[in-house]
Amino acid sequence: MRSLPSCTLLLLALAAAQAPAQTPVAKPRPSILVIGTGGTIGSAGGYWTGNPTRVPIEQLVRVPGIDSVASVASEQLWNVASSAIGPTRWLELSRHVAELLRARPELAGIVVTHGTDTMEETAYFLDLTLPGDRPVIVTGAMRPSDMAGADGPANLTNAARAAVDPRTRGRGAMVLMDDRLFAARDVTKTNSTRVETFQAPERAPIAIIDADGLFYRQPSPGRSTPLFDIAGVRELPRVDVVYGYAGADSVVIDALVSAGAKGLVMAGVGRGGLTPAQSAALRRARAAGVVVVVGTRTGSGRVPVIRDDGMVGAGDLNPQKARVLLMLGLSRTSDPREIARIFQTQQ
Ligand code: DAS
Repeated sequence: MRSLPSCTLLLLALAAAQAPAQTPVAKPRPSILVIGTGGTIGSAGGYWTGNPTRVPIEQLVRVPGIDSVASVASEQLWNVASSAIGPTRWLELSRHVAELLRARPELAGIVVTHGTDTMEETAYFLDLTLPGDRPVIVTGAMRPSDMAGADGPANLTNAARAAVDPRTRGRGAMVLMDDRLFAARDVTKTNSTRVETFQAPERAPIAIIDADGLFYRQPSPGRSTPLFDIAGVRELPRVDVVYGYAGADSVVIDALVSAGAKGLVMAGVGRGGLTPAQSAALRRARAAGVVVVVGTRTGSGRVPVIRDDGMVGAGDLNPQKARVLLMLGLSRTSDPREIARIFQTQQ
């Protein structure tokens, strides 16, 4: 290469010395929205008496350090215990989140705070009905906000970290609790009081969350469309869960069919076992057009989806998750073979 004359080098050096110093351009922080719906995370005082003070989401998101993760905005949708959240509110929440994601492309993701008792059901409903490309992360707390060792602030910060991480895209709705990020489909509450209550029996969490980063355990499926379109769904069909136990008779099943249940999920014993009286009542229910899904009350393990008795096995969906899927399935078809195909897609 030909060398430049020394006077040219001198001029270049002078020009460089006189150029204004480059100020580093601050990278804008990703934006997230935290939607508050209530639960223990949003409560203080009166915890053990069941009469807590409700803390507004605007106050809960003021966690030291969370601003370095994301620009956090919040809105209070409801402030209720999760036992007060059911199918009508699932539809409302899903539509609200879908509209926010559509109207606000600048949002990296959405965090929903929720009571832990029915969190898994709401999260699974969101998972089945939202596009899934941008993360929707449901979180909560086992300890109220004013208790020593409250887990809400850490869960919120970790949910924000997960919501802004590009590796969390394409995975639908998730649950973040106690330093672990779970697929909504897999996770269940396993203990009534402990902070490590959320587990995914026989499945790995999507990621574990440590101080030095998020460590992913599963590849992203790269989802970008909802599995169920709820645009035309005004109300979800009635589906009930029936518990199996030694000597159970037919009274509950017959009563639910009379009450208008369109579907029943059996929390059967063992691998979906049914007492003779329950079997007979379910035959009557099927003859009346009720779709029956059989799962297990054991807390983990599979009941094969395809059966030859006209019923559908839940696979490894627990009874409360199978109920969510059956409600959505019945909003599309009441053919048990079609419902079985839908259940197979979730295994
Ligand atoms: N208060 C209960 C609920 O709303 C429990 C909790 O959030 O942990 O589900």
